[in-house]
Amino acid sequence: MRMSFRWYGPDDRVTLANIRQIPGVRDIVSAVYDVPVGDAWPEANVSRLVDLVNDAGLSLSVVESIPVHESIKLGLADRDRYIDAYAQSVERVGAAGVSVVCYNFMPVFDWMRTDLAFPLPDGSSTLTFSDDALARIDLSRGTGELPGWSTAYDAVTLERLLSQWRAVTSEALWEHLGYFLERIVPVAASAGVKLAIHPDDPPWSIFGLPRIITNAASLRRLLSLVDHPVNGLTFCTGSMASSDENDVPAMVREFAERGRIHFMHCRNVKRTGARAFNEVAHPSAFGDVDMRAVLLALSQHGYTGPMRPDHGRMIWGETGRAGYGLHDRALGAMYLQGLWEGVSA
Ligand code: DNO
Repeated sequence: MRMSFRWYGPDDRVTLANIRQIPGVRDIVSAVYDVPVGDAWPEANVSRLVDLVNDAGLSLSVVESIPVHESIKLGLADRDRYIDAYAQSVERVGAAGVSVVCYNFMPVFDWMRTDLAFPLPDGSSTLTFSDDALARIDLSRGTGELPGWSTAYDAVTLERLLSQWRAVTSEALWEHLGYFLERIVPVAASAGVKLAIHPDDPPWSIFGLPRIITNAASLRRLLSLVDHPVNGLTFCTGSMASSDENDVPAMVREFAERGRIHFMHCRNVKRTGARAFNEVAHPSAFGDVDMRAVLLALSQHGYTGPMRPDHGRMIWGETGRAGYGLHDRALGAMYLQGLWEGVSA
């Protein structure tokens, strides 16, 4: 296992120098952020990123994410152009030494929360989600009411997008994913890159949109779309544990045994009702993820890939990007390494 840490580029308040001082962390998870979704990442942007990371004494081992253009997910006539651009980006990051590309196939929205600064009893703040709060969000005014969603859509654009999605069933979305992977998996294989899909977060439909990467059966189906070792998973414990139907340690055992987990996101959540949860501190005691069982399963199956502490709470007065402060994620990195040492003994 290689402990890694997400860095949002030169604008991130958490610096590479900060990350370099977290014991055991040498691998950076980052992306090229200044190229529009759908365009191929220019070589120059990729090498600038790699140089920045290397100059700090760290290495860029995971790209999270190369975003998938909406045309590909919708299966539109112009998707091949975007798939070609995606392939170029994969080739370029592979040539630059990146070994894993994380991506997701969620319609319109990426991960979704209904509160980014919910106060916990210990005085920290955290991200939360509940379907009830989501139901109160009015999308007729665009994404303005959504907390902190990174792609902002105005009302007209969002309505156009949502109406395009109304025609797309879950089965159609699966077909579009298969079409994409049939073309990208061979490119990734020859570029020396592993593909790691991130599950839908939360793992159920929101705003009536199809969401398909939600449970063990869907992970099996994903792997069988193109049954090749590079076609694999970002196993996100927090996303999967948001649904009480998912037995997270059993899933980790199954997919680690098959060698198809290429990247681990370790985060803990506490379910607070049906389709509602708070993100909590990483140790098992605070939430519904048995982190020890997860790491034990990985260790037993000889997992050598990257792992990162996923979202942290905001603690010690830190402010910044929700979920991506320094302190609680650094505590998470240390907890996970301690646990790893213990289960690997
Ligand atoms: C949230 C992250 C996601 C993830 C993408 C992967 O913090 O886990 O935004 O990066 O879904 O494509």
